Amino acid sequence: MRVDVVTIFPEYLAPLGLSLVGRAREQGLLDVAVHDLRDWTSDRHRTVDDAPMGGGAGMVMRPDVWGRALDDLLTDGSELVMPTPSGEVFTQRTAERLAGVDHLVIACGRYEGIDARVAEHYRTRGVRVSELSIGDYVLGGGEVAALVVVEAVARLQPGVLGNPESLVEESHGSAGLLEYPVYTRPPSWRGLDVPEVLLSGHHARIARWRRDMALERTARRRPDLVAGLEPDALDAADRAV
Ligand code: 6GU
Repeated sequence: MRVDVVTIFPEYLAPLGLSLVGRAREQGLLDVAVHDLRDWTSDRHRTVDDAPMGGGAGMVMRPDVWGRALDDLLTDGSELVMPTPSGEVFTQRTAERLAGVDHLVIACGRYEGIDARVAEHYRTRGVRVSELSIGDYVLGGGEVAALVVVEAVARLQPGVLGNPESLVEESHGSAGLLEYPVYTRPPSWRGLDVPEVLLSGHHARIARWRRDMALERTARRRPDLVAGLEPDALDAADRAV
């Protein structure tokens, strides 16, 4: 998969050279390029923004500059990702879908956002455009959201995770539940003991305990996720929890 990120702060994306994403790039499992939007400006001051039409606070990013950048980067089959707090919420489902796209172009807005005609123009031209929010709070721009999207998508690329089993039982996975609590050595730490069942070697009992803990934790922390479960997602033992 290829990802092009466009921003006025390319240095903000430096973490894409580290850890899981950095390793995936080195191994050729992911191709990431970060571009400076100002490379597509044409004036001496390299202006990317202007006052909002209709008045109001802040500045809006100009469609002409974005249009030149995106015309250069989009090709047949690219998906345009536009991080914005007014977008649809980015979930593991979105990450799974984007992981199957060959080419993502991520357009990071700053200020009050990007002129709305940019998304409209590319949709009209047949480009898939996803305006995505990473949660219900406001950031200074789309760069952190771009980091979130690239990392969530990168770890789903074949070969990126050392142990693909890590994808099987994780929070927000197919079960629709949060993950159960995890423990390692030592068995006793500061007076706190690892739950005995995990030392029992009884695989069926361990699996049942983990399922119960995942359900209890999800019900307490994320009742919205329990409400959204498919009717047959719960077995008879689950209902007793
Ligand atoms: Cl994608 N952008 C900005 N600026 N703020 C956000 C966001 C995105 N998602 C949540 N808050």
